[in-house]
Amino acid sequence: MFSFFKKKFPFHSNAAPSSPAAEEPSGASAPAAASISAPAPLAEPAKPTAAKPPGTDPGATPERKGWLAKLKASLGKTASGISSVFGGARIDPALFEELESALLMADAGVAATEFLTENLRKYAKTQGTSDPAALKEALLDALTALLLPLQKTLFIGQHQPTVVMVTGVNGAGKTTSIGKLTRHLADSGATVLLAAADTFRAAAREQLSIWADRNTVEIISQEGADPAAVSFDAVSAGKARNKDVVLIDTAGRLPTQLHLMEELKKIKRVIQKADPSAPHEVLLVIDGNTGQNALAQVRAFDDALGLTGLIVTKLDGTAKGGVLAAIARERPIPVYFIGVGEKLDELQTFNAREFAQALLS
Ligand SMILES: Nc1nc2c(ncn2[C@@H]2O[C@H](COP(=O)(O)OP(=O)(O)O)[C@@H](O)[C@H]2O)c(=O)[nH]1
Ligand SMILES: [Mg+2]
Repeated sequence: MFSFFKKKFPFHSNAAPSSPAAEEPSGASAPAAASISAPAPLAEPAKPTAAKPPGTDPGATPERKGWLAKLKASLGKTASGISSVFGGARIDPALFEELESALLMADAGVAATEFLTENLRKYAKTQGTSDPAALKEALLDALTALLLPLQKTLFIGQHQPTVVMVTGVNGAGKTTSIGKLTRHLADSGATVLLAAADTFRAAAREQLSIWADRNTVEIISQEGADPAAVSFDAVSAGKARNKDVVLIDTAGRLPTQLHLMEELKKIKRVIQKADPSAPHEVLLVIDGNTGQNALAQVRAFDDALGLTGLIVTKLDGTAKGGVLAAIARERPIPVYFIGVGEKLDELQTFNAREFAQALLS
C-alpha cells in the first residue's frame, strides 16, 4: 500500500488507525516520497549504465496499476514520438536533432530540451557508445533525475489544522481534486473542513459535497460573500473544531487578471490573520492539456503566492506530458498528485521514474 499523505503523528479521530509504515518519525524533515510503488530512481544522470529497477512494483495496488496503465496509454503518442528517434542503427547528429524536435513537441520546453540533449551528447561521447538503445536508456535516467525534485509527499498533521489553499485557472480541476483529496483524507481518518471560497458559483458547495462523506466533512460556504472572509471563517472554525485539515477551494482566475490575483493574495494574507503559520500549503492545479501555458501559470501563481505544490490533472486527454520536464527545469515545485480522470482512484501520487517511463515507452 502506498500512502497519499505523510502524517507527522496519528490523527486523533476515531477512524481506523493507519499502518505504522505510513507514519513519519516526528522531527524528520520532508524527504522525497519513497512511499509509492516504483523503486527509488537513480539519482545521477551521469551513470546511466547502472542496473535498472523494474517498471511497476508488483506490490502496487490494483488502483495504482490501473492508473499507471491509463497514464501510459495517454502518453503513448508522446512516447512513440520520442522512441522513434532511437529506432535507427547508429547515433549520429541527426538523431540529436530529431530528439530535440520530439522533446519540444512533447511540451518539454526549450530549457529542459537543451538540458536533456546536452546530457545525452556528453553521455555518448564519454561512453563512446554507438548504440541508440543505450542512449534511450540514458535518456530515461536523465529524465528521471530531472523529474526527481518534483517527487514529494504532502505532509499532514504537523499543524492543527493543516491549512491547504488550492488555486488555479477556471476548469483546471480544483474542485474535483479537492473532492478526491477529501475522500482520501477522510478514509485515512483525518477530519476535514472545506471552505467554498469559490463564492461566485452556487454549485460549488454541492460539487464538493458529492465527494465528501457528510459525517466526517463539514463545509463552510456563504454564497456571494467575500472569499477572504469565508477563508478566514474556515480557518478559525478549523482551529476551534480541532480539524486535521482545512481545504480552501478558490475561484478560478487567469494570471493575467491582475485584480483577481490581488484577491488571491488577500485570501492568503487573511488566512495568516486567522493562523499566523498558515497557509501550510499553497497548491496550484494545472490542466495537463495546456502545454507550455501551464509553465506560464506556474510562474505567475508562484510569483504571486509562493507555491508549495502542484496537482496536474487531465493527463488522460490530449496532454503530452513533457510539461513536467519544463517545470522541473524552470520552476521545480513538487507535484503532489497527478489526475488521469474524474474517478476517485484516478488521482494518484507522482513518481519520477514511473512518469519518465510513461513518457518514453
Ligand atoms: N478527464 C479528466 N477530467 C477531469 C480531471 N480532473 C477534473 N476533470 C474535469 O474537469 C472539469 C472541471 O473540473 P473542476 O474541478 O470543476 O474545475 P475547477 O474550475 O478548477 O474547480 C470537470 O468536468 C471535471 O470532472 C482529470 O484528471 N481528467
Ligand atoms: Mg471549482
